[in-house]
Amino acid sequence: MKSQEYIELEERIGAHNYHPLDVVLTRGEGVWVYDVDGNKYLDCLSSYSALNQGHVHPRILKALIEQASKLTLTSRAFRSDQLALFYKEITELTGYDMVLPMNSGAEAVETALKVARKWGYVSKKVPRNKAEIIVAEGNFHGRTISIISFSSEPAYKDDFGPHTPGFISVPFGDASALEKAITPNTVGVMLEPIQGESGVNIPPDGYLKKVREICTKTNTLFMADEIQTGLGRTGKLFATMYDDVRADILILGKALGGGFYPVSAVLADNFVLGLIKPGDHGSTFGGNPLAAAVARESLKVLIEEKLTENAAIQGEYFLEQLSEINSPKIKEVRGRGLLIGIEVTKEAGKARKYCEALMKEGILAKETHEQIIRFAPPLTIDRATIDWALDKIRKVLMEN
Ligand code: IF1
Repeated sequence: MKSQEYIELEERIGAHNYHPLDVVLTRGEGVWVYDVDGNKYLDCLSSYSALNQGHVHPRILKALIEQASKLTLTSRAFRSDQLALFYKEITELTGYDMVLPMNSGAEAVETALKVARKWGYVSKKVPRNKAEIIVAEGNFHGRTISIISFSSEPAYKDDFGPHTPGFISVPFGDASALEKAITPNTVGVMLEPIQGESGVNIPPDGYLKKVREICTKTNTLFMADEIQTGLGRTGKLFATMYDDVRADILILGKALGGGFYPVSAVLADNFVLGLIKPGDHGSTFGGNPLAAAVARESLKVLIEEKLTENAAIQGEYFLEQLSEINSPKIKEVRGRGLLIGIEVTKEAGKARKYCEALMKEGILAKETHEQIIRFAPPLTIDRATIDWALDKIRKVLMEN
């Protein structure tokens, strides 16, 4: 079948909860993907940073196949060799005492919210059902009803009420506003260290450090959602490292599954996760041996292939070169590592137009909101490929 036939099927039968580019992919390898018509594209989205290791990484594929041929699912009613080893390796890598494995990012965020609330009631002695969690305007933490309850994006929340109470929004990047929002019932502050969805919003230097200090001073848990920014994406293993800050609760997902399998995790020390007792929380697939085996290899690839270092080096170059493009259409170029956004001016039109033009040039990128083109290729990308992409990006931004 040709692309158009696949598109018509998708459009007729599938719910329209996305507005994808009209490209029908059939194969991926490293930073490249191929459509059913034989066209080749550079993937500059990496499935929103779930493909930091690139498409179909051979080592992770091998781990998946080997484990899938042995044991895929036990439920947590029984134990598995893979889970114990995953626990050991991820806690050693991140430096936390404990881990609670889940599947999607939203499930890990929900888990973190539950854990923070329980810590509030049991340890901080916050009156029951009075726990407050502070979030940032412009946040994106997933699509469940509780998570969209504290979204500031009407499209994500307005049709899905009634909303879950107990959340307070403050402007992202404003530490004093955050400090003022803290009450004796505040159990946590949850932030993306860099806001991905709302347009690669990088907070002022020192903001995360101030948040850390405020949380320490007020006995409040600092919860870092590193589902998108973590695992090397921003040029450090975790984006909180830009301010040399350690969260009380670290939330991971996306690239933890190496682009093969949904794997997420909540990491914290004993004083937090040690409060969770049998029956408090769970998931049919959470921590399954296939997920654990894939996550173990995904982390090994990340470290052994020095993908974080490559993201820092290539990202710095990419950002510098993009910043030098002299186009009146560009309002701002910003980013950390290989999480980069080009904001186009309103006069230049919507970012979608440029994504469609980039697709014709062999680059797949995604707009976020109306005016920002996000560039987030796999962290395996090399200098020559970036130079190839830069020629196309310059062309599109100068011509359209
Ligand atoms: C969609 C956005 C990105 C995330 C952070 C938790 C989650 C995500 C920081 C939830 C997921 C994905 C979800 C996907 C598009 C994409 C996205 F545009 F929605 F906001 F990346 F920016 N925390 N982000 O970025 O993880 O449950 O999806 O595994 O929902 O459209 P998930």
